[in-house]
Amino acid sequence: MFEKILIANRGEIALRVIRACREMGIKSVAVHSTADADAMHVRMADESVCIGPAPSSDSYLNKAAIISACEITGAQAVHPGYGFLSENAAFAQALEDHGITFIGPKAEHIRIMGDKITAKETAKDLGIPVVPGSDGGVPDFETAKRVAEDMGFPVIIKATAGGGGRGMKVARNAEELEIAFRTARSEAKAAFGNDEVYIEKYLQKPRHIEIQVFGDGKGKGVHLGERDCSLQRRHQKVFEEAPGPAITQKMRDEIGMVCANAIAKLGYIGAGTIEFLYEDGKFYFIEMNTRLQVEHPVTEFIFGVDLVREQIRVAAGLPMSFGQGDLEINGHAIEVRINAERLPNFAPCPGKVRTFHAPGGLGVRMDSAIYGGYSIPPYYDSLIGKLIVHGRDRPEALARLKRALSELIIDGIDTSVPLFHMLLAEPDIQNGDYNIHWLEKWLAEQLG
Ligand code: MV4
Repeated sequence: MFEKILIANRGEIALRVIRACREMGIKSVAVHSTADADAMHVRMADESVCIGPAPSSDSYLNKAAIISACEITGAQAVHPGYGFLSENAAFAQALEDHGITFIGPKAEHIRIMGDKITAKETAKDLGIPVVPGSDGGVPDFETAKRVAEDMGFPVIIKATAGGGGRGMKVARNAEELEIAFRTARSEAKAAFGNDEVYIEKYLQKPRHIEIQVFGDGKGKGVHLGERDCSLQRRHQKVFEEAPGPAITQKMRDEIGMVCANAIAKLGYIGAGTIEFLYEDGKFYFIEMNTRLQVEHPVTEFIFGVDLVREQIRVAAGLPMSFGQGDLEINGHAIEVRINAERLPNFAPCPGKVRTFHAPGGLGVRMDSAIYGGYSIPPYYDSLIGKLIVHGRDRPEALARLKRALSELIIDGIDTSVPLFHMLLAEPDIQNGDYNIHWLEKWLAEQLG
């Protein structure tokens, strides 16, 4: 096992990884920008290294500075958290070249899943159901037109270098297609330096259902059920839950086994998420994320496993501490993401936190790196905490969430907390009756 791990991240996820290290008897190294000298992850780690100035491009994304920090401190492995360098194949490769373990999948698997056409092709070859669409890239408008007319409108044009909603255009008929195709290409070129696009049938009212998978890199693969992450605003998740209110045990077993077998066959190592759109009882692969996700705690709550501990174990060459047969769902979990932002436009509002009081009690987990007196710097993501609750069933989890939100105090800055009090009063939320468009539609009605 590693004696020392460097965490190439900040905020709540850095604390999450430090906690797993401490429970495993592993020393932790925090890295930070000059803007984060007072950050909680720096205080909580066993040691820390300043890796550059405030902009993340010069610090948390600075591969050379992070590798130097490993060499200075003697860290044998790096946990990248989410965001930043977590899905950067060149970083995983560079660490390996320096004899440092990247706590995550092989560079090759990161690369495959980072290119959305290759990811979809790989998924299809592994027996995962995909959205009907073009066979790979669509080189010109004539091909786009033929594909769309064969398949039927509406269609969606996506950038192969995109993902997470960036670089997509919907076309409802042949007239719209020409503009959509050309705009998608030029936007993809400008945003990613790669103008390759592909076409899919546009699903009109799906849910976003993602399957948590885990591999040991030696041919073992398991799944840990699904999360319903349909409640999103501008492709940012706001509220996530597990199990999915629309998913039966039979459907879970079926799609779960397909995913677990795919992970085994790939020889995938560590945590991954296979994203699907779910409509009319069918799953359609869209993307795979080769990292630990923000919303992983809902899965941890219902399965009683520590996903970060398992990531560290398999990266060190140890076996996973559970198999598929050990995994059984217990109850229901919900996460809400708390952002430093002001309604109605969700404008980021960094500033000084006067008071912070985290809720507690049975089935409550608050993952946050803020504290009373802390100044939230303006340079990074506006996520300042995650409140996760667990109950014996969905109604209990909802009641517990409402109770925990009423205990939470964050004074001095505006946050997204008021939104959750409003959301919990909605019958559709209470009934689990929502899809990927529900939240934006509701927000438009609420906020005008
Ligand atoms: C789609 C789709 C409908 N049909 N693909 C957006 C994020 C990216 N991961 C995939 N996305 C979508 N792909 C087809 N064929 C609708 C979306 C989509 C969406 C998906 C998940 C959650 C929220 C969303 C909001 C708008 C559009």
